[in-house]
Amino acid sequence: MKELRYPIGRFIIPENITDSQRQQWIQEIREAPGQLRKSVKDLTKEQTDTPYREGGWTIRQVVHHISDSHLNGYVRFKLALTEEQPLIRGYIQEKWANLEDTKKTPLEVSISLLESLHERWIVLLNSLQRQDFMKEFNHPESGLATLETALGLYAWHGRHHIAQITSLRKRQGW
Ligand code: NI
Repeated sequence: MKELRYPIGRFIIPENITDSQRQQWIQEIREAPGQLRKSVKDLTKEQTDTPYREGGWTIRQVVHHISDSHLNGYVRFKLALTEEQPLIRGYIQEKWANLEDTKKTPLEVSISLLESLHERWIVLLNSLQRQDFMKEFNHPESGLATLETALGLYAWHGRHHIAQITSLRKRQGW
């Protein structure tokens, strides 16, 4: 069950985050929208409405969740870069995933949204100096997080959810 939920494992913060590690994460963020598009290619509506695991989100919910999450992520980066340890806010992702837009929006809309968002995010990320990645935001539940940790987390997050979709397809032979 754990493998189904975490097909690439959980995110582990490396002890020492190097420039090349950051570059790799930026590259993963760059590639995520294209990989997401590929992961849902040629799926039927019925397949799209199938949970990726028993009791889990449907592929549709997973796709829309990635853009919900990364919209928040982008805003968190902008806040941390322009304010001193800004208090951000969480959101109830389970409830977001059950709002009507998640049910009714074509997947392609969220994939294009993610593509545009990541394009802009990459421009921002490439403009940052090493010390900028040390800036922090303050999450009400998990506390202070540096931007370099957040970068790694969002790089992992895209790969994590895409792998939920591709591993379902593999198991189902789709
Ligand atoms: Ni997620």
